[in-house]
Amino acid sequence: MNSSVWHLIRGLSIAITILLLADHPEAANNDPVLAREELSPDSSVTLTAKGLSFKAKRKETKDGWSISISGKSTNGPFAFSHRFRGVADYPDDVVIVELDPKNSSPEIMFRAYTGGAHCCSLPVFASEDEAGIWKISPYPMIDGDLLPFLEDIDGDGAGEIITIDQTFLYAFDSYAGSYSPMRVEQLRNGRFKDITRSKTGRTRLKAQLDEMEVDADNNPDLWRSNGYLSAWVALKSLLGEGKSAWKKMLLLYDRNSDFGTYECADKTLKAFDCPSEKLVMIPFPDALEAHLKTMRYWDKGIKKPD
Ligand SMILES: [Ca+2]
Repeated sequence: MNSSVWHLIRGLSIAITILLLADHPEAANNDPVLAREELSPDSSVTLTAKGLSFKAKRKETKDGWSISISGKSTNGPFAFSHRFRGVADYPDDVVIVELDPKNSSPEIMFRAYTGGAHCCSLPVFASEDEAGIWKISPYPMIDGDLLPFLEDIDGDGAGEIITIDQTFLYAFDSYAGSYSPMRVEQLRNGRFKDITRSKTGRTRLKAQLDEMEVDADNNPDLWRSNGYLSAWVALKSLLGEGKSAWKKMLLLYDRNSDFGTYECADKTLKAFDCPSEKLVMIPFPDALEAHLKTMRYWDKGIKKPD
């Protein structure tokens, strides 16, 4: 299969939100990626940028593939390797990207893809500490194949890692109908720091909200989709506009949707153990309220009297 074909197949699985992300107009100007190469099975690529130069070599294994990276930074020579298990043999990117401004070297990201109907990207970040030791930081598996986006949101010269809050996928709608609020993180000393609720994160959430509203202007049916409304209310809530969003959602939500959270009429049983005839769907507003509270989106102003 040639590369454009597999990319198309993988691309089909991406939720609408992710397509919206790709259209973000500022992304190109704030690209922290310094070098990018596609690494194919059983081959190697060389990348160089900002005092860092290395060769990445990929070898197929019985259950996936492994990558060996060796090269030179301003601290001297280095080498490390990483093995992906249970992944498909697609080509994928290796990049040099500035993510952590506190060390002397830019960072490295490489990725594998699991294959399957709509799954999953396995990004791995590598960063050098002060002693010249490279730390490998595997990122949790991400649904879809385009993520993460690497974007310098606040213009400080180091990129943020943008993914989605995957708890919204399938929660209130089909996969294709699901929208998800973004998650914004930074890499510091090899650790991921969630900054979604910081000023930088909120700047990006505001942009996502604007993009989503343009999408609904073009396709007004979205205002009656619980998948769309769940992410829209979540974003509005994080931005302190939850009260008006909640009222609009109550007027518009789809009362006939089969997608949602179920509970057992027999309260002694969990939904998982419940006979199907006793499963009842929790009304969308109640399920959404619970989800927004659990995931820390809930705006306390939503239920205050006017
Ligand atoms: Ca750095």
